[in-house]
Amino acid sequence: SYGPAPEDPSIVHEWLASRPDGFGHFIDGTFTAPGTTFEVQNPATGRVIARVTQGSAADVDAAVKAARKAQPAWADLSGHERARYLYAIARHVQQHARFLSVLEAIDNGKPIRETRDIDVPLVARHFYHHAGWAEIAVDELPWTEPYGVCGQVIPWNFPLLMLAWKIAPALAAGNTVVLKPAEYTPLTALAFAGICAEVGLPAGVVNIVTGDGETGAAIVGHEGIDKIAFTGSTEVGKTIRRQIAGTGKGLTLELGGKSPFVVFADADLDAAVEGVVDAIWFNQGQVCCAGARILVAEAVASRFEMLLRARMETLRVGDPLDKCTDMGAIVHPVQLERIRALVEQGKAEGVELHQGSAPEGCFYPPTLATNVEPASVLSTDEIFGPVVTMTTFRTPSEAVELANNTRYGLAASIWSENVNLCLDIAAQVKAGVVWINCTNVFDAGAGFGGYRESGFGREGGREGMMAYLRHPAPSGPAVELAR
Ligand code: TXE
Repeated sequence: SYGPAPEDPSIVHEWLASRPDGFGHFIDGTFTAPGTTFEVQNPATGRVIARVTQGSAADVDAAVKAARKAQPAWADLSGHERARYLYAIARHVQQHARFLSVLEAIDNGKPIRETRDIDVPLVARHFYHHAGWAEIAVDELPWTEPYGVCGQVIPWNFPLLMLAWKIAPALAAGNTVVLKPAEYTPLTALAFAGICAEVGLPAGVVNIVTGDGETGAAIVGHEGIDKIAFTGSTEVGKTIRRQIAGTGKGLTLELGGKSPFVVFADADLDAAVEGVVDAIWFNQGQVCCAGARILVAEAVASRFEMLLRARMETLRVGDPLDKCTDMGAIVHPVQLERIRALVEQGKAEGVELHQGSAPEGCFYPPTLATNVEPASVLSTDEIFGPVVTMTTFRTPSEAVELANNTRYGLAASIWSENVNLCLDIAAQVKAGVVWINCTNVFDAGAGFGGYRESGFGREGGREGMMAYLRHPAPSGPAVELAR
C-alpha cells in the first residue's frame, strides 16, 4: 500500500527510494528481482529518480507464458465477476489518485493540475466504463470471443491513461495482457501493477514488462501473442505492421497526427483562443491529436492572432508540481532537441515565430508560427511539442482542402456559431474524431482513432470493445452459415 494520500511529493520519493536496486517487472502476479537496469529521469530537474529493468526476450517469454496460463480461467469468469475486478481497480486508482498524480508529474514532466484533474480521473473513468462492458458483454456482444493474450506497447505522453485505454477493454473482453510502458515513463505502470496486486487480480492477467523498443519488438514478435495494440510513432507503427504481416495476429495502431483547428469568421474568438490553449499547449503539445495547425478565416485572422498572442504571454511554464503551472517540462532532452531542430528548419524557410517564455532546462516555450507555407516542415511534420502554425483561408471549401492537406487523419476541431456549417465541414474533414467548438475531449464511451498514417482501429466505446474480440467467434453463426 502507498499509505495516506500525499499533499506533497515526499511519499512518492519514499516509494522510489524503497527500491535502491531498481524495479523489476510484474509477471504472474509478483514483482521480479531487478535485472539489468536503466535510469529514469525527472525531466523537469534532470535528476535520476529510479532505475527499471530492461526487459529481455526471456522476460517477455515468462510474461507471455503467465498470461497464457491465466487466460482461460479469466475468460471463463462471468462478465459480472470480471467487472468486479475492474470496478475495484477503478476505486483503487481513485484512492491513490494523489500518489499517482504526483508520480506521473515527476516521471513525465506534465503539470500536476493536468495529472490530478485529467489523466488520473480519466484512468478511473476508463476502468468504470469497461467494468460496465464486462457486465453486459454476453448480451451486447454475442458471437464474439476474446483474442487470448494481448501484447500492448504504449508511449510516454499519457503513460497511465494509455495503459488504461489498453488494459481496461482487453480485460473486460476476457483477454490477458503483457504491456510495455515507454522507457521514459515506466513508473506509473509499475504503481498500477501494485494496484492489480492490491485488488487481488488473478496472477498473470496483467503483466508489465519494462524496457525499450527492443523489448517492444520482442512482445510484438512473440508467437504466444494473439493481438497487438500499439500507440506511438507512425514509423514504429509501420515497422510493427511489417513485422507481424502474415502471422494472423490482430492489430490496432494509434499513431501520429497533425490535426487542423479551423476557426470561421463567426466563431466566438475568445472561446476559440482558449480552445487553442487546450489544443496545443495542453501536455506541452505532446498529444497525438493536438490541434497543431490553426486555419483561420482571413476576415478575423489579425484579431484572432492578437488575442492568441496576448493569451500565450500569460501561460506559465515551469515546475510541474506547482499548481499554478500551465506547461511543464518536455518529456526528455531527445524530444526537446527534436522540437528545436524542426523549429530551426521552419525558421530557415522564413516562418515567423512568436514565443512565450520558458525557464532553462528541458522546457520549451509556447510557440505560434505565422507566415507558414503549406509545404513548410512546420505544416507537414508532427512536431509533438507546443508549436502551432497559423494559416488563413477565404472559403469553407478552402478550409476543408487545407484541413485535409496532410498524411494524417486523427482529429480536427471546428469553431463556428453556425451549427449547420460545422456539421457540413465535419463530414468533409478526414479525421477519426471531429470536435465542434471544443477540443481534446476524451470519453471512454466514444471511439478514438485515425485515418491514413494516423493508424487504424478504435479505442473506447463499442468499437474499442470490438477491437479486443474476435467476431464472429469461430463457433458463431456466420461460420455455421459459411459451412
Ligand atoms: O516514439 P516510439 P518516440 C511520435 C512523436 C514523437 C515521435 C518519437 O512525433 O516525436 O513519435 O517518439 C516502443 N517495436 N509519437 O521515439 O519509438 C517504445 O519503447 C515495438 C506520437 O518515443 O514510437 C515506446 O514504448 N515497440 C505518439 C513506444 O514504442 C517499439 C506518442 C513509443 O515509442 C519499437 C509517442 C519497436 N520496433 C510518440 N520501437 C502518439 N501517437 O501519441 C519503439 N517501441
